[in-house]
Amino acid sequence: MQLSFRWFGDSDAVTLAKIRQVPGVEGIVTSLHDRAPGEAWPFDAVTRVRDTVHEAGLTVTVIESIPVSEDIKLGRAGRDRAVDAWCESLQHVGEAGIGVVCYNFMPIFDWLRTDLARVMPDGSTTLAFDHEVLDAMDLSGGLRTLPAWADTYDGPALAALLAAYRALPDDALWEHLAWFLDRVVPVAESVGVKLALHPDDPPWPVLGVPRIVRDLAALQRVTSLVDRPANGITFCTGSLSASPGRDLPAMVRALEGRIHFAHCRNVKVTGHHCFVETPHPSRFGDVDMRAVLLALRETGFTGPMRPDHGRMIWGETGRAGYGLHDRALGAMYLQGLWEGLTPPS
Ligand code: DNO
Repeated sequence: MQLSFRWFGDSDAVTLAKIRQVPGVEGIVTSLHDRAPGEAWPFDAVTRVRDTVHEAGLTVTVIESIPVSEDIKLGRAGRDRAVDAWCESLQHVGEAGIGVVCYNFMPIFDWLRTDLARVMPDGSTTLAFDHEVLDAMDLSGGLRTLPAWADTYDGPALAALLAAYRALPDDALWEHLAWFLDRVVPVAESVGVKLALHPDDPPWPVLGVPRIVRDLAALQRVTSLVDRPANGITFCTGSLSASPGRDLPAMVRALEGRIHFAHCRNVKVTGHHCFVETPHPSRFGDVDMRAVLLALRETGFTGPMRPDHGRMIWGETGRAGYGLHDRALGAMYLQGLWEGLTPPS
């Protein structure tokens, strides 16, 4: 397991120098955050990021993400140009020696929360989701009120996209995913990159917009669409546990060999389509982290793992979910668990 930490580039207040001081963290998960979605990444721009990270004594283990354009997800005319650009970026990532690319196929929004600073009993703040709050939001002015990490749209652009997706059946979205995978998996293979599709977060349709990568059956459908080892997934414990009753360790075992990246965080379901993100250890939420890590170990997982989001603690301010302190605690917890699960040599 390669313990890794997300870094949002030069403007990130959580600098590489700080990350370097978290014991055991050697990998960096990042992207070319200054590039517009849909733009092909030049090779030298990829190597610049890789080298910056290297100079800080760390290694880029994952690109998260290369954004997938709405033209591809909607199957529109522009998709050929968009997939060519995606493949060019992918190729340059591979040629730069970076082995994993995480991406998602969520329409319009990436991960969604309705509260970025829910105050917890211990005084920390955390991310939370409540579908009633989302459904009651006025989005006529666009996405300003929502934490959206891909594009931000103004009111008319958002309304047009919502209408297009609301008319799109799940099967059509699956076809568009298959079309995409048919084109990108061979390129990934040719440059030695493993693709890791992130499940939808939260894993249910939002605002009438379909979301298809929601459960084990969907993840298996993804890997069988193009049944090659390079076509894998990101195992995100938090996303997959937001629907109650999931057997995560069984999911890990069923996906053996196709999990190329692990996102580890904990959530507590607080109602129908409602949850809060909790500290990483098992006892605070619904994820049995020890059992998940045991399943990963027993299925031979050797890839990158990152403590996913963290709460804001000790007065830290900054990018919601991505402060330093609680993610660092998460990194220590995960590596402690991993060490405890490792048989003595
Ligand atoms: C949230 C992340 C997601 C993830 C993308 C992957 O914190 O897990 O934004 O990066 O969905 O494409």
